[in-house]
Amino acid sequence: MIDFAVMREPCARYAMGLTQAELGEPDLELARAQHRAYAEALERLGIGVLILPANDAFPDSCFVEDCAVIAGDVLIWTRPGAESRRGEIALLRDELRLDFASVELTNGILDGGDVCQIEDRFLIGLSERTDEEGAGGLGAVLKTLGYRSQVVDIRQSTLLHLKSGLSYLGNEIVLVSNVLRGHPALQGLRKVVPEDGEEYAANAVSFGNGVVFLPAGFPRVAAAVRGQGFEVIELQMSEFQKMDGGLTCLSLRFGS
Ligand code: CIR
Repeated sequence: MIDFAVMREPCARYAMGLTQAELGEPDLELARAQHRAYAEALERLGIGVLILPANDAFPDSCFVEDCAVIAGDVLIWTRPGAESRRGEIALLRDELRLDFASVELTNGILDGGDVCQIEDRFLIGLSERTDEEGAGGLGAVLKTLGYRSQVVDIRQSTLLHLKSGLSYLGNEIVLVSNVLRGHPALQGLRKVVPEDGEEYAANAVSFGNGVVFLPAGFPRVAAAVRGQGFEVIELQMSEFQKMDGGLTCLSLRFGS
């Protein structure tokens, strides 16, 4: 169960962030409204939310998930793959005074968006933002914490991060894009596969209590996830999709 989340407001330079989406310029006011609606949806679930102030030095800094991996009661600081995002770690570390043990990765690059936990196992995507060294370093830390890990190479796909195409919903069910559905690391799991045109909805947040956040506007995925017994809450994400961001990247989620 998730009981606490950290978010950061989109900054005035949000539109200067990295993107390959080709969906046009984001509307900052609408992005802020969508961000607030996300935070309110968390609060309605009884989750405590800390919203950090916008920081104009880092246009992508509202995508806090890329800065850390949470494994049980340990936080692992990442090494973001994009040069322009490296400073987000020090910023967040200075602002967060959480009562949490933390570990730092020391080699390679790794974005939190490339890390997907499935029960006591972590899948680590090799991508444009995460290399073998970063993945190996995280795998070693996770091992000391008692978790298994497995690498999933997504470099031949168009996915930015592993979690752009994979979400663990719970009960051994994954939401997975067509391009990853056959990966051996997912063997034995039940799969919900978005149809063509709904791939963006493969990035979802599951809270471990049967509730799942999905982006609004992907009705077939929403119906399929509801069909697996989950309660679905749909959130408007258009202004984050324009910047290659999904639901998971907007929060760092803590819980047991
Ligand atoms: C970036 O390219 O870094 C941001 N514009 C989007 C990051 C999205 N993060 C994520 O999916 N975990």
